[in-house]
Amino acid sequence: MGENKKVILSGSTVTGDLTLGNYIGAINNWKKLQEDYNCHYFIADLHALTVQQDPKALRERCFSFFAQYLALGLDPEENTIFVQSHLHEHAELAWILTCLTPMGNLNRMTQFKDKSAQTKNINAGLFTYPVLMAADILLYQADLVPVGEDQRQHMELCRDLVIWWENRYGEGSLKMPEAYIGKAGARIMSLQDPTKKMSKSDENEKNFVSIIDSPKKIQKKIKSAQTDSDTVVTYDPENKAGLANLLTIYSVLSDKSVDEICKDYEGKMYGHLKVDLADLVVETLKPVQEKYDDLMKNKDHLEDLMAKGADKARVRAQDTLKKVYETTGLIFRR
Ligand code: ATP
Ligand code: LTN
Repeated sequence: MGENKKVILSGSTVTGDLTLGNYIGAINNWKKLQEDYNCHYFIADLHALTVQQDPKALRERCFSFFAQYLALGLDPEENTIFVQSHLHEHAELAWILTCLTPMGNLNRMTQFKDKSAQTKNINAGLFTYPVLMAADILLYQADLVPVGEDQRQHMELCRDLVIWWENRYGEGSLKMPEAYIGKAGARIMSLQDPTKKMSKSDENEKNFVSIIDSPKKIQKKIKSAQTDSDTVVTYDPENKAGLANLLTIYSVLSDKSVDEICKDYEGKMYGHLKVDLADLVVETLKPVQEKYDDLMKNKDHLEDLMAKGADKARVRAQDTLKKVYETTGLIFRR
């Protein structure tokens, strides 16, 4: 199945709940790719351990995240959808690649610098995080990796790793992947601070709409989104960033152009637009939330789907790991 198609792989770290930003900027695009590519999407639970997690909450969140992927329309038959830790091959390849990675290159990673500046107890996992990410990608011989701009440097490290690998062992066992960075147009910004992106791990929950927020919460968050003191609805991302963000969300969800929407609101106030946008978001997410609630009622079924996804993923993962073991001189288990 899908053997001749190019391989796409992407994952999200299990932090927070998926947001409207993830939906518009990532999952919606992933859905479009599922027909033309052999797509692999996974839940990066091992990456989540780089920050301290409450075990019970992490477990629940893994189920919830998996259900959110499916509820948003990723088809587990068409795609390979799995949980990172269900394939020990990720950790194995990560170790082998760690032994090939110069400390200096990891020291230059801006995400590590940012995160370690904010955290008191820095663990080695946070430092080697990009190597595990490279293992995720190289294990599946991925051609394209859809990621956000913030992951560009990690993608470069992954590509460097292929070069270091080839310098030491020669060509043939690992494929050079490419980042697939979506158009900037669909970047959704924080509701209270439209200069930064909407992010699921934001401490202030007023900054994002989670795809499983209740209708009441969605309405409240959108109504209190930061705008400016002007009253005319126009699209001006520089001077009216908050309003521009709301217009972008409106446009993507309604399939109307921003110009059309501005015309519709001639002579009306920002408040009208906010009320209508809140209704639109609630309506868009309604079927998603119904599906999500259904899925979460049956964890057994979710575990079955996780197992099926892992079985599918394992075929490619084992094939690569076998080549890697043979190349490095390790004996691949029978
Ligand atoms: P975190 O806060 O944990 O860093 P995040 O919400 O920024 O999470 P990621 O897990 O880093 O999300 O990214 C998952 C996918 O969603 C990526 O492809 C990323 O580009 C996309 N994405 C994340 N936030 C937005 C956003 N605000 N607008 C558009 N796309 C986004
Ligand atoms: N670091 C990524 C999540 C991630 C990922 C990957 C993305 C982990 N492994 C492999 C693409 C490919 C993030 O924070 N968005």
